[in-house]
Amino acid sequence: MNKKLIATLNGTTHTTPPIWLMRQAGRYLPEYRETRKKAGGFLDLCYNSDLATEVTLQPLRRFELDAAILFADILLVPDALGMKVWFEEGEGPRLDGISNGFNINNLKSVSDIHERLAPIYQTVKNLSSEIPKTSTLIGFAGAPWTVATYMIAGKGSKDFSESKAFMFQEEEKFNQLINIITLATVEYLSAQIEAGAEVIKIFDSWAGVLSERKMTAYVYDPIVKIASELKKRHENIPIIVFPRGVGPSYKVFAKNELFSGLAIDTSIPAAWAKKELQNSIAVQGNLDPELLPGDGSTLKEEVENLLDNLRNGPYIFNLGHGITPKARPENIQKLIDFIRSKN
Ligand code: 1CP
Repeated sequence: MNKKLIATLNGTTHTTPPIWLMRQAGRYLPEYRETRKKAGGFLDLCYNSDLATEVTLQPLRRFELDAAILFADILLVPDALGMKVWFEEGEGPRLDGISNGFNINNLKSVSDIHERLAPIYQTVKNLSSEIPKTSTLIGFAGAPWTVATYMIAGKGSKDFSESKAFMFQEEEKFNQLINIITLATVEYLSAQIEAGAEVIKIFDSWAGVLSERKMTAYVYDPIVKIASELKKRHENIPIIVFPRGVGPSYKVFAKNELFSGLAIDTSIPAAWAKKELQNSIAVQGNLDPELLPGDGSTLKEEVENLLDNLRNGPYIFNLGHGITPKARPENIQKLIDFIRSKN
């Protein structure tokens, strides 16, 4: 099979790297906004297999991308564990929240999550027969720490004060929560692999707000636990990890052979990634997504710097974080054309 992304994750170097973009399905696409309206709310869209299949494929119909990422959200795991999740229009996610009085003893048992998540597995199954033959299907989940921050605060956070207070002051309960999310994530990702996901990506978007010691305990260790259990069950599944914002600790992730790909955030210098990471692992990233809303004139120099540094080793072209709703689709086409012209 001729799948560039998988070959790269297995260590192959391509002069023209495989390309996909975080949040490639989403509000910057008019066809996404249409489908989302049809679905009702955002969660209704995630749980509707036909519509979720459709929005996953939308960016691939416009652009020649090497991967499709399952359309879902990291907050489906708390939802499936019985902590209510909803989206306030224009404000983002809301959850019952531990800091609002939700008792973690009221979470469902991990083996019960599949009932709620069954439509997601159906979406994966649909996609595995519908995506273009050269594209790779990526399944994903949030990492325990990032998911916990939403379950604790009941919303997105700027300073993570509720989550850190819970971590420092109620350590036993915090550990219990991390453990529940870890076990649920293993079951969720394993079911995605069984339904046809070819690569798994674990998003730890808020990894960078912890001290190194806490990062090791609550970011690195739980992700390693998830990855080693997945590898036990599915030996050849490539895993990409995104510990956003951990800076020099990216090196620790690069050296762990459980991971095949390391997604770097925008702050990591490409030359540093080449020197310190790429000898051990395929590197993915890290164009600033804020380059995509403008007139596109400064894209080329940034892309060139990435390619000059990283395309002589296993490299996956991507952004350093998700596409924003203001991104212009024509800039994405320009970006892809430019990368492919540099062979
Ligand atoms: O209004 C809408 O249509 C909802 C916007 C939206 C979308 C398109 C949300 C709400 N989630 C998603 C899809 C999504 N989320 C995907 C699949 C689509 C793709 O990548 O093409 C993925 C992988 C995610 C992952 C996700 N959700 C993360 C980790 C990655 C990251 O961007 O850091 C996080 C932190 C979330 C939580 C979440 N869900 C939605 C929003 C707006 C947020 C962020 C809230 C915050 O800023 O705290």
